[in-house]
Amino acid sequence: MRILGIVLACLLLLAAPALSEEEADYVSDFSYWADGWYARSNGGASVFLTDHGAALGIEGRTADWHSMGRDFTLAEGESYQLSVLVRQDEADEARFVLSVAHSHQGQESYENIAVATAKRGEWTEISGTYLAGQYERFVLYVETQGAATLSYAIKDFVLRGKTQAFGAEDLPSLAEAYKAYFPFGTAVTYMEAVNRPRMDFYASQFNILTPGNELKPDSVLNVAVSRMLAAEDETAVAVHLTAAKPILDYAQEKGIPVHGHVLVWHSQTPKAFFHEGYDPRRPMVGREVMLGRLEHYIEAVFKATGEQYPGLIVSWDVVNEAVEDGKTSLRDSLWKTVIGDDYVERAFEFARKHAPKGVKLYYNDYNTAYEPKQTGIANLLKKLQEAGTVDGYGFQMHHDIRQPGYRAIEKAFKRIAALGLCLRISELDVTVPDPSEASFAAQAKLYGQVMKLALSYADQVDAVQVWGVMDDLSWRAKSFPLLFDAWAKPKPAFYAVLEAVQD
Ligand code: 9MR
Repeated sequence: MRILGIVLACLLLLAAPALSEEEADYVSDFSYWADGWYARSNGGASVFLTDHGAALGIEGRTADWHSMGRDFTLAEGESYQLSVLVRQDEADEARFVLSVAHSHQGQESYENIAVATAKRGEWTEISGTYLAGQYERFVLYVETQGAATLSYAIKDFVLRGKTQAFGAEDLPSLAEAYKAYFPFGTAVTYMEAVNRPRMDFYASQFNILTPGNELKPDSVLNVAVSRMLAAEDETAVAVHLTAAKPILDYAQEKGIPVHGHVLVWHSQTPKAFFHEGYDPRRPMVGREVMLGRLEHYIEAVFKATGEQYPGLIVSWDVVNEAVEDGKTSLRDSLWKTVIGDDYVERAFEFARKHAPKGVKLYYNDYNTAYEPKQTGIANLLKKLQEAGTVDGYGFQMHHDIRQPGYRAIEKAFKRIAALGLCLRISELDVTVPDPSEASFAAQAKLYGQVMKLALSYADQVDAVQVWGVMDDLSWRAKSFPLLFDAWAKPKPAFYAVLEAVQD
């Protein structure tokens, strides 16, 4: 403990003086979506603007590490000078630590950069130097020591050193390259959308966006309000677009169309949706009530998005992943349990009835290249086509360089294309077993082949979308599946996608 004290004291002595804003590479300005700052917590803590928007506060903490943090793209081996002012009004004095959480191949670890003691009501500076190690992701944050529930605020966060700019200025644009054929898009999440430089980089490469999580039922269904409404009418449904707002606002401002994902899914859907009074402790509702909720949910989502973002969402995944792996039948899901096997058809019926004119309705699934699932998907699509309720099929295409192999992908694509529906590649990514040159070359080859395939069906293809931009933020970050590395540097796969359209 004493040694730690001495080390920390040395750190304080060595601490850099306050940085002047003119020379800084980053100065906090919380006016746009808190400038990418968010609450690091496992629930409970939240950040808010204070001091007339000049400072960012945090409350609802239950652990010292619960803190305000922000992602920074730092360069390995570079030295950074940091300073921030912190203030608390709840204790005579409190200890604060400026820390970094960094991740390498998905493994997170931590370092303390500098500490300071803040007296009640006094803006107190914490400053120090950080030498960036070999990590793909860095989150800088201000936490406490021995003050787990304290509320506090920060302002004037300044970072000096070489930050990585997003994307080289002369980088060719994929959206531009594919413009004559179809939009080229990406999934984007809330965390990415609140970082404007990052979004501007995405907007230079992609011309259709899909919220990766924020339009799923667990983000959109307003359980608390639905519960209140259920006292009068068990089929009533309330929704909100809070999680998707930064993404949809940005897309609207820049005029970038959005593909909606997803109305009906077995996953990321609150259990309460299926229970009487929206209360998971009570019995499940019956088929008729659930059909009412299904229709009202779909209607409410179209109404909310249509009113708040008219014309922005051009297509929707109505149902996602309904067919079981290794089977032709539907997978188990609460939708199937409560409504029955026709829940998919009914969802499409309701979507057709309530969708704004011109909005295309998609069925979306993965592992299309594998039989017998491929047959299950084709059968389901035919049924929906006969009913006139589906417009297109989305091939997710979460692949790996070792399987399923290009031939199987091509065969599946041809088979589904023959049904005559609109098509999209909705969630493209290709994992590699290791970050070697050979693996990245194989990854580039598969990306190129898939893009050529899409180009050969350009009349039928509505869009190709990758499932994320930079490897470090991918849902499969450990397997480097995307077009850009963690430093926004284009990988061989990026150039393969570009060359596929230039040949
Ligand atoms: O990218 C999404 C990831 O952030 C979530 O943790 C995950 C949870 O289910 O969902 C991911 O997106 C999925 C998409 O909605 C449907 N197809 C598979 C995608 C990857 O899991």
